[in-house]
Amino acid sequence: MADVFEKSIEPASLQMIKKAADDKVQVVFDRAASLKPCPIGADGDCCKNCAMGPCRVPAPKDKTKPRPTGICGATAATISARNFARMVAAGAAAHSDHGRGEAEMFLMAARGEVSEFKVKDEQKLYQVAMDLGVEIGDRPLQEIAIEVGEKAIAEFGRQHGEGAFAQRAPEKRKELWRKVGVFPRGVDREIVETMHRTHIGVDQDYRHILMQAARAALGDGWGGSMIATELQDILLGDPVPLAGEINLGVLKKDYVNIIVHGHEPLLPEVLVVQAQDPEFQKAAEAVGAKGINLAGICCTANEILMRHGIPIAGNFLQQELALVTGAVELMTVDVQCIMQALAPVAKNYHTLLVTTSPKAKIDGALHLEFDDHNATKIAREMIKMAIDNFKNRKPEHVEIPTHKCDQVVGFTYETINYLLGGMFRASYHPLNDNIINGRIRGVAGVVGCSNARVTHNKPNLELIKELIKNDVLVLVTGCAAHVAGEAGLLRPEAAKEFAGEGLASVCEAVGIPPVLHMGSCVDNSRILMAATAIVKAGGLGNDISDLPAAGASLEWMSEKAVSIGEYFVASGVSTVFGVTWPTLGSEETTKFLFEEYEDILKAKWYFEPDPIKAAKWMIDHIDKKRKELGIDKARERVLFDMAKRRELEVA
Ligand code: BF8
Repeated sequence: MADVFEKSIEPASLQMIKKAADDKVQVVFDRAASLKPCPIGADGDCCKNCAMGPCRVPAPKDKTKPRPTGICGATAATISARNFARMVAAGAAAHSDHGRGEAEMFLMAARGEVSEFKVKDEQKLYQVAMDLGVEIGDRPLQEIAIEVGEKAIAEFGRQHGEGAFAQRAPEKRKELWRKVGVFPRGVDREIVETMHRTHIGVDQDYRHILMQAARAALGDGWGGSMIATELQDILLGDPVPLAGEINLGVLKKDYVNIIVHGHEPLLPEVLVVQAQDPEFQKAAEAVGAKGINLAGICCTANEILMRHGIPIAGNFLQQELALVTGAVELMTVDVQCIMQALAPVAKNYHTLLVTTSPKAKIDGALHLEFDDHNATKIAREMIKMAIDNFKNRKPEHVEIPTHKCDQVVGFTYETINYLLGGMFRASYHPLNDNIINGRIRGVAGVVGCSNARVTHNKPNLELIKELIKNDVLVLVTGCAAHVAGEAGLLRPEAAKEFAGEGLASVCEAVGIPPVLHMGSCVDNSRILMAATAIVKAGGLGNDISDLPAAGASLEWMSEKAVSIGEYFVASGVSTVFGVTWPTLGSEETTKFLFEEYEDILKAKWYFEPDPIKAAKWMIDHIDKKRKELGIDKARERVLFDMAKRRELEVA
């Protein structure tokens, strides 16, 4: 068991890792133990962009020997910059292709071509219409929605000029982007250009490549991802704070358990509605179950939790473990972060694994394709299949951990506005005031994945706890949000239990947790909007890079996380990553990202796998920004002790 404890700190996961071993089922933690990462690839020192290679160019141990280049002469700096830029491009592509799918469905819904979706949030439609330059006037809502859909789709392929949503950024940031040449055009163009420039024999100046990486990432954060978030909010409803539950213990022994896993929320939304049909309730009872229990994994989970309170069964590293409970009748998956190993794991139990996206099939899974017009049909078919499959469950294989935790989620850029400012005078001023007076020391975004190369949930949890203890308000998304939820940090009571005095006082006054769940990974665009709102509210500088704020992803594994980190940095939020750093093989590339970016973009990257040291780096950065803003004194006043106060009074 000693070895099991290194795999995760999360008790339900530990229980299922042990059960998997007893059931002789291999899971990600076993594979990570037997397959070590290639050290040359991990450091970015391998180029496989042409068939003369792969060329491996690590620095020779004997320092007197010259460092090899690729056969074409590409230096280690060029190679690692290319690899890094391609990671950004792939991550941006994943987010943005998701966004495009949403935009296409949005347009169909606006035209009345699908019955399942229609505009739910009119207010947000008008806001987005203005940002896209769509005239509102007296036009009917449908006409506005159609033009919003058309313009949003056109944004992906914008060949020239400046991305429409990127215009939302603070003026000073936009001026900087123009000055250094990274103002993003359409994300499709930025991704294609990145792939072109990193092809053999094109861009061979690592600095020049890394500036394009910044532009492509900005095309994601302020383009593809932001379009996904905004249109989902209009179509599915803007999330508002609501209660939910998280962890493997949300699976129910006597129920037909269906898990939705992946990233695109459209089909899951329909599943949520259809699962409530009394006809299915009766059918479930007829096979001996008490009903149907829907739960989510990964970012789909975040989407349906934020809007419907559907429970989360776990994060990326818990996807196989959910099946190991032996209690899942059906798992439906679409795109991104879905392990191919789910198919063999499912075969060891009775679980039906169903792929639904035209873009993603898995050998060994059943494919029921979601084609925009058949959401209700597919959803109903899957529910029937799950109910039918209940009889195949083997009770002797079922073991569901009891661990689960309450959480309050649904903190968007808009809800923070209302919660702190009130419904009728919604504003970020109260948040800014509390940052200025020092009750809140600063704001941190802790985002991204879980990674089997580090102890599951440990780095992110220790980091978040350290930050809130030091009065840093933490915003979470993606799988990092699940870490906070599983540890009870997304309950309002966590403020009193875990936060520093200043942060706790603000959270308790408003009734919010010290860690705010802002959604899925495309919803990191909400963090950009929140940062912009803080700048615009005033008193904390003129640019996002002036704010006492920092970003982190200590358990990252996906290329999407690299794109997010890159657009955080290019937007002015200095960001620390853990686990490994993909350019460590090149001093020049790493120095450019870790130091020279700060001169150009006013923010930089940092690598620190130790959570306490990473927290210290973030807090030091926040304190430096406070000092530059001249609000470090305010913080000292809050901490003034009584003896000193008495001294002052006497004087
Ligand atoms: O997009 S945090 S493991 S699930 S990549 Fe994937 Fe990472 Fe989880 Fe959501 Ni984001």
